[in-house]
Amino acid sequence: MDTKNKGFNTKLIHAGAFEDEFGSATVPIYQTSTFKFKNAQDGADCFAGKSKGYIYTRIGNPTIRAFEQNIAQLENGFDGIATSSGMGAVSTVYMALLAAGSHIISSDAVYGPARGVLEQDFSRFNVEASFVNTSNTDNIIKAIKPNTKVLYIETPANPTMEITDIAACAAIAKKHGLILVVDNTFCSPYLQKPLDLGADVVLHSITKFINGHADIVGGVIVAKDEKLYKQIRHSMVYMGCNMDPTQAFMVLRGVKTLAIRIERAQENAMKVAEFLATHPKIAWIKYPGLPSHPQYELAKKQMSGFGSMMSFGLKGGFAAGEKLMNNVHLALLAVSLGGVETLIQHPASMTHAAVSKENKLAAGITDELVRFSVGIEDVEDIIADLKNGLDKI
Ligand code: LCS
Repeated sequence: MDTKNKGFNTKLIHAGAFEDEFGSATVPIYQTSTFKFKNAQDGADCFAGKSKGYIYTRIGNPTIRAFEQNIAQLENGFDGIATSSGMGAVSTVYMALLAAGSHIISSDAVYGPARGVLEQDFSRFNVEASFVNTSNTDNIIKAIKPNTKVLYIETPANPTMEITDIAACAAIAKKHGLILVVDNTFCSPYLQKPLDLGADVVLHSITKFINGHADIVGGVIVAKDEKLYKQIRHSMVYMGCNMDPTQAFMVLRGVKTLAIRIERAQENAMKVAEFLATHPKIAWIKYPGLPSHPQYELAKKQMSGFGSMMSFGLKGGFAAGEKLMNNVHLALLAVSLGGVETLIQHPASMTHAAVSKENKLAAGITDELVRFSVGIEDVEDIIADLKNGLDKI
């Protein structure tokens, strides 16, 4: 079905799907590593790009292609590149767009390893990186150097919930000839479409909202045009961080309910945020849907909803946060986010452990910060669980 001009919910269910000879209602798992050519000439034509036939699953596979085309339509991009994990997507983008001697500017609060791989690994290949608070775009302009090639932002940022103005970043990137990459994991295309706001590349850990069920890891990149798409796909194929057909099947199943999952989760999140905001043991809370969030107006402008992620600090600092984490029972004490189940975790010692203490503090990832991913359970139960945990402090 041609879904190009259909609505978002129709795309979630049907975009990328294709008909097979059996009339399968879902895209089957093509669990094969390789594909038989019709004859020697067909094999040569496939490799030369003259035929669209499949060759080898690292290069392409029908189940994986269905997901790539699905997400490309959801993000309004040229095409998608599925990867083994979200970090596979991040590393592939760095590999494709950076070279020895080039410089990248990144949000200082990004998922820990997305920063760590630049500081600890790409630095060995003479790639320079600056980490700034991109929610103030003046910091970006000040960090630009003659060799800056990429501006990389995560918004809302993991785990500080800082919001960066995507359209303003796109204008800066355009003026200075930079490629703007947006990690859209915290929103998914249901709440935010970075390519429509002028970004060049968008990526996701599909482990989170897009798959939504905490049962696979995976990643995806969507490029706005053919040139960037080919450049990035080359790096994915050569580095070998492709998605697996079974992963693709799982995420094709998960993505169908993205909109209704997010609607319920963010409805719950607003109630949870309101409960926490007035609780006497809470020192501060950052949720984009509360007017107390420093970029509340920007969140309203560039996101179509406020999502289900929040961070907060308790009056007793880390000791109180630890007590809470050890005394909630419905919320799982686990990393990851964006699934149907509510999760709680401590970024400074868990997801952002890879970032030095000094850099964490500079980025606002304090010891007291607790991150909460609201699921789609009954909100009364989520709040009762938090209340019980807070009572123990
Ligand atoms: N980008 C963001 C914003 C993320 O939150 C994560 C993972 C990644 C990229 C990497 O994706 P992965 O390779 O794990 O699929 N974030 C995690 C987190 O906050 N807790 O556990 C993983």
